[in-house]
Amino acid sequence: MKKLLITGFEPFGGETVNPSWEAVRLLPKRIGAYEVTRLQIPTLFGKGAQRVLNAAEALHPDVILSVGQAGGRRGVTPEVVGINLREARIPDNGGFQPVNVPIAPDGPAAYFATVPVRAMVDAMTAAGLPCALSYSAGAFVCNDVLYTLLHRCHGTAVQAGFIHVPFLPEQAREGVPSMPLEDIVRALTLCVGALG
Ligand code: PCA
Repeated sequence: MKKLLITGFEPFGGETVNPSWEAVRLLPKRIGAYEVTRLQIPTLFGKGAQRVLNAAEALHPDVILSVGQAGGRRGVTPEVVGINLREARIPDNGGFQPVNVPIAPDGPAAYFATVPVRAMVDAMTAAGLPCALSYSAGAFVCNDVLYTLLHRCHGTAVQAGFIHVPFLPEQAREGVPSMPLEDIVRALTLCVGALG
């Protein structure tokens, strides 16, 4: 069996739930060829990514997928790229609010995700689930995790990627899009199924 490490975040920004963890924790322990290890990580610059790396050091996964909330998005969005920038509109859960600082001072400006993002979108589209490629994971903690994983996995056989998911219906104020939890779970399951 191949090994997948998949993470979801703690709630942040005044929310009481985070759909990323609510969905990740419901994923089955096996999807296709993958044994699935689920992990909740804190919404903290640096420490969130470090938690994933620590778990990966123990598990030796073939693939690391991180999942996060992108309130306001309509569909499930695999991220194409992570950028070497921390720029926060709100503080993280530790009160840290960096502006215009690099994640890795010696690192490149950006990395492309190494998971098959287009195959993920094709699988979700075929199932009729709202989805799209995203070309920006922002510059908050989700991008921090994506960039750090890609930086650390660069030159290794470990694939890494990030998927943003919409609000749950109970989080979305009127006019704001959301997605039922079971659809997010189905979408993530299809994304894992699209891995090589
Ligand atoms: N979403 C945030 C960080 C944690 C999460 O679930 C983001 O998009 O950066």
